[in-house]
This record gives sequence, C-alpha cells and structure tokens, in this order.
Amino acid sequence: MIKENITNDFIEDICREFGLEGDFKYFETLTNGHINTSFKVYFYRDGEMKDYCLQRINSYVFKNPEQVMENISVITEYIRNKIKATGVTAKRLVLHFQTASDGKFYYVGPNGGFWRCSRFIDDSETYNETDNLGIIEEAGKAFGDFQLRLADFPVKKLNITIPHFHNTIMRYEAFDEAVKNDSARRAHGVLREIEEFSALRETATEMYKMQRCGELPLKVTHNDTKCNNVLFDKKTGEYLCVIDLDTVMPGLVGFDFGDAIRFIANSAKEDERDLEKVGLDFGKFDAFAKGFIGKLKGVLTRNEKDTLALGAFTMTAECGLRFLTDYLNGDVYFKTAYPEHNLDRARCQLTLAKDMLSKLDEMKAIVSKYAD
Ligand code: GN1
Ligand code: MG
Repeated sequence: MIKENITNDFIEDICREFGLEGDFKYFETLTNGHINTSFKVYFYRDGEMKDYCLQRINSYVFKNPEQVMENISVITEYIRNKIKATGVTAKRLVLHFQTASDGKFYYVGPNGGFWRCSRFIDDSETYNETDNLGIIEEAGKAFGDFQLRLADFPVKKLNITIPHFHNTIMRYEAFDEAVKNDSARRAHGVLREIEEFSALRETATEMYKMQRCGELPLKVTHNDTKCNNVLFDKKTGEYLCVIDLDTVMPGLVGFDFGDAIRFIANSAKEDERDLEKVGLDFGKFDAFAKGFIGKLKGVLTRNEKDTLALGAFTMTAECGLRFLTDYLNGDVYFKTAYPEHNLDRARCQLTLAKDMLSKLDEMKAIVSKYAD
C-alpha cells in the first residue's frame, strides 16, 4: 500500500495538477469508504468557496485504475447526455471529473499514487444509516434510475475493473483457500463462523449459477449500492446522483437490489457488535423495494423479479464471507479501524443473512406487491 505524507502542500499540489485555481483553503479526510482514500478540498475563488472530492484509488483492489477511469468517464458522459436530452440541467445529477493537464481523468502522483478529482455536488448529503422511509425510497429510485439510464449502454464496452466481483462460487473458493492457508493464524478462533458460512454455500451460489446458464441476464449494474453511494438534496431529500462508480460492470439486477438492502434495511449498522440488534427491517425493505422496482418494473424479466429477495440474502452472505476471508488473510483488503473489525463485520452480516433466509417468503411477497 502506498504511504504518503498527507500535508496541505501535498494535497494542494495534486489539486493544481487538475487545474484547480483560486486560494487553497483546507481539506478534510472523508472516512465513509473501506477502499479508496478520499478528501474534501476547499478553494476560494470568484468570491465563493468551491469544494471538490479528491481521491486516491486503491491500486491493490483496482489493479488497472486507468480502466476504472475509462469506465467512469464513458458512463458519466452517457448519463449526462441522457439527462440533457430531457431538457434538464445535469450539473447536480451526475458526477463531473476534472481533467489533468494531459487531458486524462487521473493523475499519477510522485509516489505512484493514482488520483482523481471531481466537483462536490452543491447542497448534497449522504446517509450512512437512516430510519427515514422517504429517504430509503429515494435511494431505491436512485439506483433504479441509474440502471434505467444505462439500460441501452453496450455492456461489452465496459472494462472489468475487478474480475469475478460478485462470483459467489469463486468468493467461496477464496474463502476455502484462506481457511486452508490460515496465514494470520486466526482460524481457530472462528470455527463456528466458518461452519455457518459453509452451510449457506448452496443457497448463496444459486443466482450466480442461474446467470451462468442464461436464466438471469447480465446488465450494466453498479455493484456497490450502499446508501452512502447516493447523494440527496439537503433541502428536499430527493435523490440527486449515484456516486462511487468504480465497480460499474456487467452484473445482476438482483445483486444491486440485494447489496442495497443488505446495508439500508439492516436494523443495525454494518459492523454492529450487539447481534441482538441485527436483522432485516421489513419497513425499510418495503420502502427501498417500492422505489427501486417502481423504476425498473417495465424492464425486469420474470426470473429477475422472482430472485430480487434471494439477491438480498446472497449479497449479505457474500459480503460477510468477504469480511471473514479478509480477517483470515490478515486484513489486507478492507480498511479496518481495529484488529477485530472485519470479524465483527462478518458476524453482523452472517446474522443478517440467516435472518433474511428465514424471512424470504415475506420479502418475496413485498417484491411481488410492486413488481406484479
Ligand atoms: C467496499 O467502496 P466501499 O467502501 O463502499 C467494497 C464493497 C463492499 C463494501 C462493504 C471495491 O465498498 O464491495 O460491499 O465495501 N468495494 C470493493 O461495506 O470491494
Ligand atoms: Mg466502493
């Protein structure tokens, strides 16, 4: 991992590479993501404060950051044109990236760090968790709209930024490998969790197998649909824009739905240690489903509709499995705040996944209310 001395001068220099003008005022570190390193930077220009998001892409996770930026630039351009064609101004509805002096949407810093810079969208906010069902429905609409706008984008044009990202069969194989190698000598402490994740294997790989044999179509999907990847208007609460486009790739609609539910409809936070608090909240599930399916109903196949609920279980099991795999590997992938952090996350997701399995029929009934 690249270690850099993050000083005001360092950050300002990188911003200047992206052509930012005016007085550099200060920067803040943003702590939401588990992967990239992000800063909010402030410049004073033309009598007002302008803010930008400066990010260093994690090149351990994204082996080819140029391809990540290539995807992002074509996708944002595509969405921008779609929005403009409706006569609406796209400024707050899609991300806008700055170009460096060579015209590229990235800049390689002095220590090899891979940087990008986008405008901060005015008067917007994100939610890590919320009980506001109106906001949750808006999040559903945001991800639904994102897919809808990209529905006719040629899937094959996208670079695969992380191969086999939601391939649950391979996620299980990587988990088996981590258990076998036990490189961080942690397996003895998590035998129960290893066994419980193994018991979910058959159900958690069902949708991937359906895709492989053509029963579920590949579409352009976001693949990281956490609620904090949606920007909302601070005043009206309406959704503005979907962010974090690093993993936009061919994928399953049900996985976008499911990953969002995993995060937003959990009655506790992603790394909750008190497992009594963890479980699927039907009210939140209903609100997200209403927004998401409301947008996509007309383009979903029968099998897609029928597997949305299973997608929620699948993404929760997969995410928990990835956290446990990383714990066994010695925390090399996800950023952690303390030594057992990945384990706490894994236990929380495991509890949620099991709860979802027991509630699958009720989830399907809610989906059907909006999809049929
Ligand atoms: C990571 O970018 P961020 O931190 O929202 C991860 C997702 C996981 C998520 C779990 C590229 O997302 O797949 O679902 O953490 N992104 C990548 O919170 O691995
Ligand atoms: Mg991400």
